[in-house]
Amino acid sequence: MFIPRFVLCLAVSAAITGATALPTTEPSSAPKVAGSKCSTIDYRREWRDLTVLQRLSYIDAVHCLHKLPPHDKTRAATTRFGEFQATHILLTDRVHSVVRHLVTLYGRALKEECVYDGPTTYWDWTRDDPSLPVLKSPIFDPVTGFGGDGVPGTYTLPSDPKNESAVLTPFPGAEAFFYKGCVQDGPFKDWVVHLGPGRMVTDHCLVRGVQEMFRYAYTTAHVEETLQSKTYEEFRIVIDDLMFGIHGSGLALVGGEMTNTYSAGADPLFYLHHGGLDRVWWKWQQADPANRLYDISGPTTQGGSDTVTLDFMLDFPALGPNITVRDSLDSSLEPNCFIYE
Ligand SMILES: *[C@@H]1O[C@H](CO)[C@@H](O)[C@H](O)[C@H]1NC(C)=O
Ligand SMILES: *[C@@H]1O[C@H](CO)[C@@H](O)[C@H](O)[C@H]1NC(C)=O
Ligand SMILES: [Cu+2]
Repeated sequence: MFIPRFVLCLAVSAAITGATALPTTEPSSAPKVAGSKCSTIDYRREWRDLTVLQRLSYIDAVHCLHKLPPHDKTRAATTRFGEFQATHILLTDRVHSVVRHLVTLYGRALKEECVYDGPTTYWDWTRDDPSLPVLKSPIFDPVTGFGGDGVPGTYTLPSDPKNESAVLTPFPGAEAFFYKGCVQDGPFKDWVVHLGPGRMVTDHCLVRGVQEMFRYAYTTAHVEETLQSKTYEEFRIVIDDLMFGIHGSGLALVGGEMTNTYSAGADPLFYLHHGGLDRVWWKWQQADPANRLYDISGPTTQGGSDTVTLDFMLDFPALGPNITVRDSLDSSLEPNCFIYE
């Protein structure tokens, strides 16, 4: 698929939680002209480089988005957070090329609609100590992270008479392998996810199924290898390779809803993983901007046979204005305005 695409002071934390939603829901920023200079730049920072207070404040803002009503009431989403997930569900069949902008819009919603004022964040998997289980990563911390694994036996997939769940079944027992169980620790243990699995609408817990075996993709050497790609065509094939690419193996590493092409956005980690992927793409672009900034290729839909063009329109139903692929490519210009640290 084509990726133009992404305990210290509890009193303070509680104060932030108490003031979750801002009184005015409309973001102050009027739409800026795509391609124009940015007035502010978001310096994106890796999760473990945020201060503990920023991490707690980020998690509070995710809860806030999950409590705010959706902007567009006609969608099945019942929350603003769900509306981002719904956009991914809607766009999966058309383009998987929207993830860079989805990560940007999500980061912006945390700041403009909730009270997060730290940097947009991402997961650099190569910083997880390879000698420890991945669940020891600060990403999965039950207090300053996103909580841990799904607990086996706590989740049963719904019956799926219309074949809408899109649960992967490449081998016998795959359902229980990927959809291991409900996350039962950390900040999202009591979450009710309304959309998913797949295109189904079922109230369920946040489902994960962490599988250590997929860490092979996250050695520094392997990420470096991805960065050695000479053309975007080569880059996208390497990063999206189903077995060895860092895109899919990260989704499978977290497991559960993250493995679902439609409902993956159920997990707040979706945005950190795609931020990490977006950063790899960004680094690849920055290594030779003259040749790489506007280098794109691939079909507009998963498995499609057309070729994307710079003028191809990406649309974000209830999230923001349409943008062209061209306008998503230079992170230093509107409507992107970010740099990875
Ligand atoms: C069910 O949907 C999946 C795609 O999610 C498709 O690959 C499969 O062929 C479908 N099965 C049937 C019986 O229609
Ligand atoms: C955004 O794009 C979608 C899909 O191409 C299109 O249906 C819609 O009319 C566009 N909206 C605007 C405001 O251009
Ligand atoms: Cu993805």
